[in-house]
Formats: sequence, structure tokens, C-alpha cells
Amino acid sequence: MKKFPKNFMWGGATAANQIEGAYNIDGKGLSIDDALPGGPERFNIVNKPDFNWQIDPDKYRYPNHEGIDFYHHYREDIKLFAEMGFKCYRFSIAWTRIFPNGDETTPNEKGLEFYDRVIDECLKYHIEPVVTLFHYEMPINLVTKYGSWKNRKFITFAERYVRAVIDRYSDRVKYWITFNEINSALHFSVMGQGLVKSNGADNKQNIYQSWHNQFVTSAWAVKYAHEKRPDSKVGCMILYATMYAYDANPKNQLARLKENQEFNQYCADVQARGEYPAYADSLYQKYGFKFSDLETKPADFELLKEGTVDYISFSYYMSTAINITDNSLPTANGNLVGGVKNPFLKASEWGWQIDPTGLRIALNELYNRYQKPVFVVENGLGAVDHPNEDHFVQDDYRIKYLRQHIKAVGGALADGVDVMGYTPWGCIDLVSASTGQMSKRYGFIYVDKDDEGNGTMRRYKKASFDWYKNVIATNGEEL
Ligand code: BGP
Repeated sequence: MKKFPKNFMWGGATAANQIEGAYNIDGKGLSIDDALPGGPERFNIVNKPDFNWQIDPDKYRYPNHEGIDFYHHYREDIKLFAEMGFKCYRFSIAWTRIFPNGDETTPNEKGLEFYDRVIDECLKYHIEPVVTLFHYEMPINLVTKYGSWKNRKFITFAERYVRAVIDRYSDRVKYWITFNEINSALHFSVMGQGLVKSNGADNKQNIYQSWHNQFVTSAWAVKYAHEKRPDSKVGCMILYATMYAYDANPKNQLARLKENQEFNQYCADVQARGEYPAYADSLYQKYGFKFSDLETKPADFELLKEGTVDYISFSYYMSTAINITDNSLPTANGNLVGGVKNPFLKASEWGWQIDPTGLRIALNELYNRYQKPVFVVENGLGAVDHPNEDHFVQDDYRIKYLRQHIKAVGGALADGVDVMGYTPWGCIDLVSASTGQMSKRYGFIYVDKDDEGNGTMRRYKKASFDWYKNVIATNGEEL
């Protein structure tokens, strides 16, 4: 394993809607995530034709509305991150704190002030903020009034938000990420695009139209950040699931190639290269539309060219195997991207297939395709923790998972890949995006809160806390 570079960005990652709570405080508007329940209902609800984003405060109070109350605990939490030695902290800004309804023209000062405090607190400890602009969150008002990202008007609203944020923070923030897991919309379009059955999620053309609008916004954000601060670094963000053909059958190999293009490559190709890839038409054809059916403007294509990202960031949790020739194989249930079970791999309690080597492959594939620095901005093991009576969690399973994945990053460095950093997901326990519950935990820090909202909200260090602290202190030498 090669040594980690001196300036390697060790840290952790979170998202506003999964930690902040304070869902209606200081002028914050209602966000789509505020209307999604936790538990098994979470994803079923968006398939209901009559789903209308109504919020029932009793039903949805916890967890989305309270999160881990980072809004009031950020000082304590960032202090703990500093104690672990974080070089950077990836967090997101809630659009609804800055423009509560999305279509106002003046930002909400109180919302801006909150992130001033968070950023300043990071800088106090020399922690570099890495800020995600759009992370599974948008004003409900924009979705109900304008129909979500499939409407081109979103570009104007989103640019207004990005401008307000970059104007305010670019003196202190150098690293930005535009859209979290932009490609995830292919499998679940609600969180990133605000598309549910009732506003058109069933029609893939809407997803591709939303992507086009997001690509334009992303390119605009890259350009604007550079204009404001020339040394800004802006990245795209992909949910990368390394894909294997199940076997050497050429049919499975071709199916893998196609699936990989559509899921792992399509969005990053546009954001990193500034143009639509040659295979794009074959994807549209599959869904019965043509590129000319999408609403675009000639100026979009210039902008895409001018606003290519500086680096490629991605989340990595699992790999998947593609087989189209044998229907009898068990599917990888729970794996976000489908596929079949890989007999060589074990899965997490949620069925996500654990594959550290897949991370090394992902890093190589991304770097060699785009020749831009790559940044692992999410990785980790979601697990049910069992604290003892002192609230201590001996999370050896998490340490094992992270150790193997950090080794894989080291392997990629040895392969010549330019890896910028590693920010494990949910460095402090938070509300899970897919389950909307607390019990799927990732953190180095245990938060005393359960799925029903009971608990003191107090923070406790897990065994992995000291372990990760030492990893950072030794720059990855001691794992
Ligand atoms: C990614 C998201 C995060 C996050 C993480 C873990 O998809 O960017 O927001 O939550 O996965 O997923 P989950 O919370 O569903 O375990």
C-alpha cells in the first residue's frame, strides 16, 4: 500500500436534512424531506398516485423534523470532529433555510447566519469545509407549484440560491459539491429530483429532463464559484456502484457495459466532459423518446462546456453483479442499484453488498476515465449498534469495514490514482436517507435517540472514534 499524500483530506460527511432538525426554526421553509415518513412507509408513499406532500406533524415529527438537532449542537459536534483530527468536514446547506419557498428573491438572513456559524466553527479548528449545494432536499413549494426539477424554471430558482450561498461563503469555502448522488434518480427520483408517481416519476423522460436542468445548474455553479474565487474547487457527486458481469458470457458483459454507462457514467460524463456522451441516444431510445424531446437551449451546451467540474466525488457502499442470461439467480435484495447476488461477497444487514476491492476498482475507473482528482465523500457501514449501560459501543464491525476500505484507497493510490480525500458517511449518527430512521447508524459518535424519537440526544464516542483518530494522526499508516 502506498503512503497517503501529506495533504490528504481525512474527514467525515453529513447532510442538512439528516442532522439539523429545527425544521421550522428561524424562517426555514418546508422541505420535501420534512414530508417523508420514516420506516417502511417511506418509499411506498411516493408510489401512491395521490401523494401530495402534506405534512402531518404528529406522524412525521420524528425523525425528519428533529434529526440529531445539529442546529443546536453544531459546536459540540464540530469540536468532536476536531478531536478526531478532521482535516475537512463535508456538510450540505439546506436550500429551505436560504430560500424557504424557493421562489423568493431575497434570501433568509437567519438561515445564512446559521451556516456562517457552522463554517466559522470549522475554520476555528482548521477544518476545511466541503459544502454540498443540493443534498436530497428542496422546497416543497417548488415541487408542488412548479412540478419539480423537470421544470426548467428550477434552473432560475436554483441559480439564485447558489449565487446567494457562494456570495456569502466563498471567502471561507473553497470546496463545493453540486448535486449529491445525482445519478441516484434513475432508481429513486424523489430525493434528488422531487419526482414521485403523482408528478411524473414513472416516465423516464422526466428524469432525463431533470438531469439536463441539473447539469446546466451545476455548470453554472462551477463557473460562478470560479468567478467569485478563482481557486475554488467544485466537484460532481455520483453514487458509484462498481459493476461486474456475473460471468464471462458476452451477453452479460455487454449488459454490464450498458448498465454501467447509464448508471455510473452518464451524469459524470456530462459534468466532467461538458458534453453528452455518444451512447446517450441509445438510452433515450430504450425509454421511447429522443434528445430533441427534451427542453434545451443552445446556450446550455456552451455552459456545459465552460462549467466542467474540477474533481469527481462519489459515494461508495456496494458493488453489484449483472446477469441477464439466468433468471433463477437470487437478486441482491436491498442493494440500491439492483443486480444479482455476488457469491463472493457478504452483505450488510440492509443487503448492501460489501466489497472493498470494488472501491479500488471504482477509484481506478473514475480517475482513468476523467483524469481529474477523485474524492471518496461517502463510505461506511450502516449497522444497528448496541451500547452498553455507559452508552459505549464497541463497533469492531465498523472498524473492520472502514479499515478494509481505507486499504483499498491506499491500493488505488499505489495504482497511480490521484485521490484527494476520504470522508466516511455519517461521521456522527444521523437519520438514514433510505429508511428515515435512526437505527441504521454509521457514526464514530453515538447519538442517544431511537426510531421513535426517545432519548437524550447526548453524544458518546464509540470505539471507532479513537481508532479513526489514530488513522488520521498517522496519515493512514496505522489501520
Ligand atoms: C447516500 C446519501 C446519504 C446517505 C447514505 C447512506 O445515498 O447520499 O444521504 O444517507 O447514502 O444511506 P442510508 O442512510 O440510506 O443508509
